[in-house]
Amino acid sequence: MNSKFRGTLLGVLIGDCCGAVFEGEVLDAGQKFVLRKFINKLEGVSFTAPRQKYTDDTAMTKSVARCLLKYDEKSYQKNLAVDFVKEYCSSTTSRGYGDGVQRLLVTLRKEKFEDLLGPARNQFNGTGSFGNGAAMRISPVSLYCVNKSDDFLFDLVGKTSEITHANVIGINGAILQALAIREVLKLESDDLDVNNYVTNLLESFKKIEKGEDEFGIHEQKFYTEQLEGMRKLLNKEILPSDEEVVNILGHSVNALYSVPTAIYCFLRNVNLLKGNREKLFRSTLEYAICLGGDTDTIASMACSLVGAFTGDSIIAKNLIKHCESSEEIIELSDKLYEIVFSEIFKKDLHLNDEKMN
Ligand code: R7I
Ligand code: MG
Ligand code: MG
Repeated sequence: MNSKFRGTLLGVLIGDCCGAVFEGEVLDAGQKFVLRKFINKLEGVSFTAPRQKYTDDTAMTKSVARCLLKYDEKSYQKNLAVDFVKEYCSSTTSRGYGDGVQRLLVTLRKEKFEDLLGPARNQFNGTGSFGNGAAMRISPVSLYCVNKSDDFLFDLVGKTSEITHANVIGINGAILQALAIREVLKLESDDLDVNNYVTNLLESFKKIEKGEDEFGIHEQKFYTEQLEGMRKLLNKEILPSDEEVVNILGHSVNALYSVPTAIYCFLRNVNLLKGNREKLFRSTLEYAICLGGDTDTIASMACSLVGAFTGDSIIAKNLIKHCESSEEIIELSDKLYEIVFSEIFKKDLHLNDEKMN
């Protein structure tokens, strides 16, 4: 489990660092070749360039991990907002934050965090952001909630998301990614029944997107429909082309058109590499970036799923070494593992004590 914790956060970092170079592009055959060479170089021993920089995806993930470690339930949300702003302001390099989120962090700072959730609700003329920024940073919450109830997880995802994303699409994207990671973390073998896994996610989303509001008015089942589309793609006899995948699932900064895409990238490669798990990380990384569009975020979310599934042992050591701050990411994963499992360990001891008495 410690290795799965490391794999999850290293997946976020490496997908982000590698994908950032191609963000916003549509990759033709020539660029796909360049991509392969680029990752080969990062995996090689002779790489001497400065380490590959991470972007907002990792910066915000680090904030979430730090605050889960440091604060209790009551003070977590406010301190997370402060940490987001600190991380944003202290960065000496451009981290590629979304335009809306940048304005919001400036407002929070200017207004001294007095209204913690108001600025997010005011985003985009009052609709709130549907960007994938809440989903891209959610993996530490999955780690923290590995043994907690769904309700506990939903609540913590909400607290972590609503500081910047008030739109239901943005928040539900984070819930989907959080559930998807937690489900693979909990697997005890390296055998993943893809069909079953998608069914479980669909069942959860059918409950979340009930289909009708409290007045009985029909609501669109956004993620449920995307997950159905994903299942069809996974069950196709002929492997779908990149264009077909992008047409059905999308590859944009909209959470609805990127979170299911990231999960698809992971599951497609699980299906393809059944007897060859050592190749799963590299293969998913390359495939997610090949789809183009929001490459740092889709690769980051997809690789986080691989890491949660296999642990960090299948990630090339040099690739880890050549990404900025990988030591810090490993340290955060280990500390999260410690607090999650020391709590359980303490509970077990307590139960045993009770039995003895
Ligand atoms: O969601 P967010 O943090 O962005 C994350 C993305 C990732 O790809 C990162 O790698 C980084 O590149 O940014 O930031 P937001 O600013 O909330 O949303 C991102 C973008 O989505 C915005 O700049 C808008 O272009 C678009 N967007 C919307 N456009 C119209 N109406 C988000 N919500 C809306 C909306 O409601
Ligand atoms: Mg980014
Ligand atoms: Mg991105």
